[in-house]
Amino acid sequence: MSGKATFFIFLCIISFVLAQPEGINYDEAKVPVFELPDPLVMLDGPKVQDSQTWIDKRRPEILSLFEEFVYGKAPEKKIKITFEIVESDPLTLNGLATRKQVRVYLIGKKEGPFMDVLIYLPNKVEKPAPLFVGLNFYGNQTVIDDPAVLITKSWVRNSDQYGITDHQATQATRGVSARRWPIKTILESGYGLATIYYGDIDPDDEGKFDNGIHPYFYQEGQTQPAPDEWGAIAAWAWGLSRAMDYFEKDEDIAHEQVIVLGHSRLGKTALWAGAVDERFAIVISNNSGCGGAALSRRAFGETVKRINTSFPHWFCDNFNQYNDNENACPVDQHMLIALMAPRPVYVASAEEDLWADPRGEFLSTKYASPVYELFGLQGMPAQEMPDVSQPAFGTIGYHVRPGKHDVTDYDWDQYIKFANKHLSHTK
Ligand code: GTR
Repeated sequence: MSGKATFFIFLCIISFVLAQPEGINYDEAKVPVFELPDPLVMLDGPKVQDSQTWIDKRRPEILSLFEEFVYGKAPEKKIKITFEIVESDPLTLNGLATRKQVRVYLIGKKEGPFMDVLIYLPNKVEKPAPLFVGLNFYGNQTVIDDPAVLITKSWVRNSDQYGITDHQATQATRGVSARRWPIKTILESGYGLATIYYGDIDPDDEGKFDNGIHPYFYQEGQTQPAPDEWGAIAAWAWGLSRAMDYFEKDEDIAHEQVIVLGHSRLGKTALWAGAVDERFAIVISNNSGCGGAALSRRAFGETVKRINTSFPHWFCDNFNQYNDNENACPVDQHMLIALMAPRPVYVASAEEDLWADPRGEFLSTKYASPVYELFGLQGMPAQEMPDVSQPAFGTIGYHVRPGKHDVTDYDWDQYIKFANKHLSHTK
């Protein structure tokens, strides 16, 4: 290697080290010694021996611990949503798909808040069709360059990359994230795709709960969620459940074959949605990291303290108790994965995405497996972390692919294979 090249690599390493926030560990040797709570041991001591006890006692116990201490409780009030098909085309994408845009009124009233669900269904398969559903970061118009797609009017995060400066999405954002949504491949594989802009449910603006869905559920005089009430992730997950309410009413959608997925903060959201709402048949986490699939106790890459500091609105206030104090938390993220049992769940990591702790994501799948075994199912088949590009498919699936924090065609190829393996639809 030339002297110049060596110097360049040296500079890269130095700038990587300097760019790391203080107190962030990327050294496996420095991962603290920790003990994980056993998903099968109940709070009052006995060990769960059978799937019925898991369903009746331990699962509700773990779910309410996550509600109380991590994501916050969403309102219990049952909402009877109303909806309106605002646009549809039975022959779009050269006849490959039917497009529908459905406005879901989140509190059941036209004067109330709404989210727009963009749906493409495959024309080549017999309906009802199975469906992937996921939230998106900058509006439905970003997932495909299709002039018919409505541009969100909700608050969006500013972005230099997309030229968004006043929190409003523009025409120029059409199709900007299409690379992450291989719609044709999904349709040709016999699946539909539905997506919703997460800011239609709750804008991702730091620390504010005076907009979005939260205020509609406040008690009189309340101005923000109580310490054990829903943060933004729980609100986004609640929105996914409202989309599911709609899917149940659409005869073209196989609502018992809906796969919820998400990337990064929206991967955390997909996991939480799958945990609280068992109507989702399969759950997929793409690079969800801290507060998603990664074990918090490893404190590798992003930590509980760091995420609560950078994004104080994502989790409930009670989660702050575990800043630099992960061992005190009654749950860890392997128990979130276990809440999917016996449904299939898939966790995907990226090799260079150390911030999200790929090993910690794998270990969650491994330590959730005893719960699947109660149902006579194999959870994660791999005992050791699989090599890069060597997916492991049990009822729990996992892969780590080369590259950065992102959603790639490789990721989608695995999700489609995993869904094909577990859903008994004919294509
Ligand atoms: C990062 C955050 C991650 C992840 C990501 C994203 O800044 O630290 O936890 O959620 O954002 O959602 O893009």
